Amino acid sequence: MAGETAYDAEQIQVLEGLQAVRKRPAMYIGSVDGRGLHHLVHEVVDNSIDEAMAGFCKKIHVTLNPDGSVTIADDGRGIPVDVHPKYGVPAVELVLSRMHSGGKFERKLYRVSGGLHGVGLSVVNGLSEWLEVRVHRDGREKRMRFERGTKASELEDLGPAEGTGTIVTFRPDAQVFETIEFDYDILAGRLRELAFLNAGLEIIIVDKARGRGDVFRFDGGISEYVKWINRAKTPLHPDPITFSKQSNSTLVEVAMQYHDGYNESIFTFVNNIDTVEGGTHLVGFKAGLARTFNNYAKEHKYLKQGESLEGDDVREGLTAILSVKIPEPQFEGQTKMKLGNSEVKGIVESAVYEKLTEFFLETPKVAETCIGKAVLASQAREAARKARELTRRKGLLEGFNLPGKLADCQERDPAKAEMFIVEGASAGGSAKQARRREFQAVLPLRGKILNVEKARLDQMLKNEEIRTLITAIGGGIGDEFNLSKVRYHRVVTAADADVDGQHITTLLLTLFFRYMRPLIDAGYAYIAQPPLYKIKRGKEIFYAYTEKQRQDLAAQLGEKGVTYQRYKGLGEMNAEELWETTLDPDRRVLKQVTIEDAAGADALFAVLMGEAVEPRRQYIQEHAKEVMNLDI
Ligand code: 0RA
Repeated sequence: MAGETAYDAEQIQVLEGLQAVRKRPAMYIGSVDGRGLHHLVHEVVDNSIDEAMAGFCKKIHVTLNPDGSVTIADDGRGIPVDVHPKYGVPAVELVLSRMHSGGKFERKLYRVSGGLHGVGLSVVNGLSEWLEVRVHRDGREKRMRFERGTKASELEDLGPAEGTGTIVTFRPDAQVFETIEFDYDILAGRLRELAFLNAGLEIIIVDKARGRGDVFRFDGGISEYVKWINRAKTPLHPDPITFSKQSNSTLVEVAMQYHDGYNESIFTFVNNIDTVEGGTHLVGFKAGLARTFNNYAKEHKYLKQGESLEGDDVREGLTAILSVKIPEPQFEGQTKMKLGNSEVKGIVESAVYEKLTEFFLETPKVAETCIGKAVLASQAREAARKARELTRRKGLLEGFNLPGKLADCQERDPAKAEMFIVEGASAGGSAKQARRREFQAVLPLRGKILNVEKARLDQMLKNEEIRTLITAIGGGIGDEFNLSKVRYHRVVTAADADVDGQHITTLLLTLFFRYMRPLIDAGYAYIAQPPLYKIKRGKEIFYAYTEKQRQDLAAQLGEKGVTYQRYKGLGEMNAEELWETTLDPDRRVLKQVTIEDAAGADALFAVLMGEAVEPRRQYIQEHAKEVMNLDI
């Protein structure tokens, strides 16, 4: 009797737990848009990755099923199915219906958990129309099913089975999510990343409805990852430098390679989680790198007495992956993607110093290449500083002399002011007519801006379009960028909805990403989303911003007397249309640029504009339809 009471109480608690998840899904998975939807898959996959990190799982198979459900199968140990002594239900039922199955299930040293992940399988269950789990364990196959988080069948035995593993299939709940359609590229992107981070692990993704699939397996791990990131660049040494060090329960792994470009790309991970905001591990890495370079450079007479290399110098043209595994990561920051554990800084710094010094001593040729690059960078920095001083003296970056092309607004409070960067002279003209000059500025851009991938700061500043942009925005550039001087809190890129337009947007995002990052972090960068179609029925006018909207409208309006006009560019709209669709704050659609968008643009940019021909050819082939008109 006492046991039964405990069980009932437990059941009530469970139901209340999952009820809370369904009531406030965003609290658990961040949002109910596409991003939140994909978190469901990531959450299950992370559990399989935990098995891989613990050494039990070699293969993960993700399948997008034609009915909209997704299956994640792994060959790990399988979720335990034995009846829990205290609660009297199978462990697998607890894992899927209790918010935090804690304590008893602390199963390994490192766990993927943090950021928005790590919320638990029960959250996935609670937000699914239905979920089925199959477990292979102890020679048997067992199955259990849930509907909207509620048990729909008891754990049943399906008979003998070989091996071990877990197969989770779920269909996201359309009552919860704005969309329940998975984006293959988003899933494949994260799965590729996980395969790089876990050398030898095989991850397969298959989209059954569309007949697509990929197999990711990288026996070279993060070293292959660095090569892949640098595939469009010209590396200065053939193989990435790799090293790792285990101290107590902390594992530090590094792969790094210099290329002939100027930008640093350091990607950091903690227990397979992308720490976008960096943290103590990154601080330690940078410190270790600078110490190693300066020591080696001084001892081998690359530097004169009193000279030293700065952090920026030793990271110019560096692509690196820093992956650490620690038992209890503390995540901080706005997005919970910054590592806070203070002890990690010293551990990483001394690991880098020790192992990289060792590598340099054993491989002096590569050492010379790397140090030589840093010494050059230090000289270029000095030159750039002089160039900057020159431009500053001319008042170019300070916004005294606003560019003539800018049609500024009257508003002086940046929080209320907007600037539209418009592609092409004709669209620029319409935009100037259409805007509300009280708070909207317009800056027409002529054609494409400079290819910043190949240019250094001092060269960039010689470019007219770039200077115009910098002056109009007002915050300066690079390390000295000053957010409080930015003249508009909405800097909106408004390019055509065609390939050239996409290209310009990519260029601008790249400029922002590399030289005005605080602008993105502050949420001041936007992309206008002009409509794709104008639809007329008699005197009525409708605009469709997506293909789906057009289809919905077509269905709604019927066929009689309805005409469609597909917009190829902003220049095709007259001032009134431009106002109604793209400028009017009440009706327009603006997309706020995220750091991921910008980083993605940056990577795409490197492929499209970088020097290496093969990856570019490959990219163009893969995306032939999209880039047909792109003159690169
Ligand atoms: C709890 C305990 C153990 C494994 C798991 C959960 C587990 C969960 C998932 C979810 C997807 N795949 C999974 N694989 C394993 C440890 C089991 C043991 O000690 O044998």
